[in-house]
Amino acid sequence: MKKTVFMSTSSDILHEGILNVLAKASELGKVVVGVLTDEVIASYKRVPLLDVDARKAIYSSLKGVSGVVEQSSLSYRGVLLELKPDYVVHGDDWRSGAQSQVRDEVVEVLSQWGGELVEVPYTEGVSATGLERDLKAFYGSPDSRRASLRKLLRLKKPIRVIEASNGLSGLIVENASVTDPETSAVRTYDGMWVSSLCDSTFKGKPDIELVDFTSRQRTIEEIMEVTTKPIILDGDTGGKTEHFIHNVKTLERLGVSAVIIEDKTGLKQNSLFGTSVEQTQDDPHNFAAKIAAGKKAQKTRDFMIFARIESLIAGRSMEDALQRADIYLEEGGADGIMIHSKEKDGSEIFEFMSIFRQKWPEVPIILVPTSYNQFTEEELAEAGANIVIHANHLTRAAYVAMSDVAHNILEHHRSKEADDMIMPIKEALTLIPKE
Ligand code: SPV
Ligand code: MG
Repeated sequence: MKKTVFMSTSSDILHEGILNVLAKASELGKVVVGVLTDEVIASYKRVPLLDVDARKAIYSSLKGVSGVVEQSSLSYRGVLLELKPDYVVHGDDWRSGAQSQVRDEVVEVLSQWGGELVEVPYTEGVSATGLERDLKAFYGSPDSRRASLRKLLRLKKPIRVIEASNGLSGLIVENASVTDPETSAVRTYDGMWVSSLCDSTFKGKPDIELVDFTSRQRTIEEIMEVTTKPIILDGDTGGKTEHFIHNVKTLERLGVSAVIIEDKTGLKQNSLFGTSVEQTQDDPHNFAAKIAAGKKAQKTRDFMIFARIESLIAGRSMEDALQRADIYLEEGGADGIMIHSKEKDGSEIFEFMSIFRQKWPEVPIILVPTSYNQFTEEELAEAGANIVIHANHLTRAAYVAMSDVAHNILEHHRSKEADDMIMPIKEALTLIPKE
């Protein structure tokens, strides 16, 4: 009887590396290809170009492939136990790095029935050729980037977002990755928040809508030049409706995925001041009309406008917040609700979500847990959140680090003592490669 051979792939581009693995696999027997689900790919990489059905269709039509199965985890254990293949074939590049634990598990599982892992030499050059670069260019293109947040909302909960305020912090967010030592799961950020507080702070200005839209646009473009992940813009109050409708179109054209506007009027101040400064909430119907005008103005299906409710910040009731949510969704056609709070215990956020979810089970909820940051992203998602935004943490980190070094040099009349506090100059020179 012909032997059963298993290989797995997350790629939606059929490059020669995969074909080399397939060639080896088909020499050994009847090949079954494991195709990773969209959810798994989104959990550690990004939204795949082609959905799982399209990828299954492509792989199953290849010569030498006798069947495809969906693989709903990075681990092979489940599919292997079901298929009990004689061989698993993989490129030898997974012996080191994040995938080595997945490999160890494959060897262990196969040993249960005397199966064997066959590794083919990694096809040098696949990632170094234009492919990776082309893919990056594609993912960073306005259309792909804009659409990716809506796709992620379908695939992942919560979506993990952090502030980026310039090209450098954008690069940090783009590339930051942590591998769980136990499960080998890779965690990365899903997107970036362009915060009004941080965009203003980096310019030495207060967060009062003083940094104008043209300047905000420059920040977005700077970040976009060097990243590919989706961007959510903190749109403050959205300004005048007559301006907002133009700005929506600009943001869409740039490739921004969503803007969040807050229901305040007059001089906007940062929410975390709470009632210690004067903050006026807009009439809910006026605000809904602003959202509706923005929704009508947008040209693509992908762009989203999220309504941010400031009732709890302004000392208003839970009932007011919930009523406003209904109005912004029903009259405004908002694509989601950001509920904000500056309370430390998070209870009002949990209460809001539990009541809101009874009426609106599917509408995205966005949270900015700056004051209630004892809760993990998973705990917030469990309670109903779809997007969790760490709204200002890189800017706050940068300020502390910069200020410490500035003081250290003053104290010592030289920079030698600061050497351990900073990146070696050699590293700084090559931090941003030429290409
Ligand atoms: C921002 O990051 O600018 C925000 C969130 O609007 S908050 O600072 O919490 O108001
Ligand atoms: Mg803001």
